[in-house]
Amino acid sequence: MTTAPLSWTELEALTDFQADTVNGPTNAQARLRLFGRSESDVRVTLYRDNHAWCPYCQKVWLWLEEKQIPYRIEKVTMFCYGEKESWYKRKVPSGMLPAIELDGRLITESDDILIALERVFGALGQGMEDPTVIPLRRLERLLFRAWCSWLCYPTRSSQQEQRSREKFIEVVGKVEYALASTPGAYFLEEFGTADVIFTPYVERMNASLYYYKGYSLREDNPHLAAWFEAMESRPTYRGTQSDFHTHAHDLPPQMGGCWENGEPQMLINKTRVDNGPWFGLPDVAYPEPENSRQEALYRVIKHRANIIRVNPADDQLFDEALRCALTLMLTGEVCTPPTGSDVALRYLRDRINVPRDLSPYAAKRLREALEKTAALVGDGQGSLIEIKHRRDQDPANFAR
Ligand SMILES: N[C@@H](CCC(=O)N[C@@H](CS)C(=O)NCC(=O)O)C(=O)O
Repeated sequence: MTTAPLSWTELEALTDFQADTVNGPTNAQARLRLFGRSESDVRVTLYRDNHAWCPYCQKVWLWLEEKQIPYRIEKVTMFCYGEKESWYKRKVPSGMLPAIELDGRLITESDDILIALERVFGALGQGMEDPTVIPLRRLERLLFRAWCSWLCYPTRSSQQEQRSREKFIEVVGKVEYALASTPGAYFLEEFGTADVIFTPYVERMNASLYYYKGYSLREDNPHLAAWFEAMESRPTYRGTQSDFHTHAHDLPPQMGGCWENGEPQMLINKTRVDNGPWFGLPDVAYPEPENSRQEALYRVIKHRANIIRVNPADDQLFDEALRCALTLMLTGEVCTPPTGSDVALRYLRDRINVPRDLSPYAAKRLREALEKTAALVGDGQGSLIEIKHRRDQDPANFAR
């Protein structure tokens, strides 16, 4: 038995999801963050990328959220998915992100930004230049380089692949040791700058090594596992946190390529990240919030005109198919979409971004509903996700 798709009006009645982007929890949609203060208290503007893909932006973003500094957000296009805005190039000729304006003064380079912010607003725990933090900052760069050497260069032999893997695991050992030498789960006794510095790339390492190398950073290292868990207890981190699917496909154009090793575990992981099931992946471990389906529905309804327009399928066909998937997600009732809509549904499934569009669990719910609905009419896949660029994500196509 299959049911008819609900109308948009009927779907609207099924969500009361509301988000206070300005004063509520950390979120990727906000253009202004006040933390209960007034707009006249804003001294900082953060320039970050549209899709929340840029790791150095996440570092500054998380710091501002932790310190609850009122700030404005201006979103800028990255080279890999579109045309850099000319107003931004006038400000920062290299086009590099992040940048901030602090009392009207422009600052670039994420470390310099944090140092400048600390001077005005005070440090977050132990600060950037604290003698306990400096060696941890160096360790983070060491880990970053070992990750790049393994992931971002084609390997000529299985011995070379093995050496890169061992080198990375050796540095992870140093990270485990650093985490083990303090009583809590964080890098120092209290949460602080050092944790913020490690966050963006450790999150990306966890995702990319799982997908491209079959290696699970979070599951294989008990101190990193505890660190992830502690980070996920913070609403600030949860609001900036991405997931495996998003990173597996945002990293190649940013890093100049990510190389698969073709090993059996890697192939299993890749299939799972791309095709599901998405629940239970080691990208997020806190319990699913009760309203994740309502969140997904709310955002699809809000952006449905663009979602339907950018989809390569016929608008009417995809409109009906999309309502079928949403009907399933909210009611549990199976709804067969129009013949030929499987490709269109999977095109959207593959382009849901966390945290840009949805929180991790809302994204999993939506991907699951799109996949189950698509599977009712076929196994056609959407066009392959590009590796060299992501022009399919050009914000210019969504700004109507
Ligand atoms: N050292 C810089 C690195 C910043 C950086 O590499 N930014 C990249 C994005 S993560 C960028 O803006 N690239 C230009 C672009 O992709 O448009 C910092 O720490 O801020």
